[in-house]
Amino acid sequence: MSLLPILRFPDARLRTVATPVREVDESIRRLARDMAETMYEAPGIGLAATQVDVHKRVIVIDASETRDQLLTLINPEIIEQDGRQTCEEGCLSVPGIYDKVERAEHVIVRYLDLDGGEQTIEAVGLLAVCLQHEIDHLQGRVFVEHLSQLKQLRIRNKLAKQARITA
Ligand code: K2U
Ligand code: ZN
Repeated sequence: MSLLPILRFPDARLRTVATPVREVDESIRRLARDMAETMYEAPGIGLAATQVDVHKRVIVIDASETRDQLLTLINPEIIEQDGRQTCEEGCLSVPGIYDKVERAEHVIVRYLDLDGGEQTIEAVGLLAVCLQHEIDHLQGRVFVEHLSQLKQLRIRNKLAKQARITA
């Protein structure tokens, strides 16, 4: 397995809309393994293939306290959503930035598993937030885009300053 480099906002590649997986083969299973290793090492509770510059519709999530309940979703689609919740979010592609984002409280997501079988998952709370956050990534959306234009400008300036300091 391999650790994969994570793209940092505002890298334009994070705005790429990912392509559906046509066949769940060994290459997809290896990608999912590498993404999971990268997520656990970061550490994070989710990771989208977009973030590691692979533009295929694959996400991994482990929102469990025990960090041993890995979910791998291929071609995930939100088929039902309702309610509203506001949650403090962060992102492995936007290090050091946290802010409140409003999202659906309850979602039902249809996806393919690692054997290519069609599954659905129903979620509320943090898992629902994470599913929406990761599926946003596959659409080329980063969570800061849900914030005001002023906040986005301040975040861009802060990250640009950090990049100059660490360059
Ligand atoms: O996509 C990512 O960058 C992974 C995020 C997923 C996530 C963000 C906000 C809320 C839920 C999930 C990272 O795991 S960011 C680290 C984190 C962990 C727990 C709660 C909030 C942020
Ligand atoms: Zn993210």
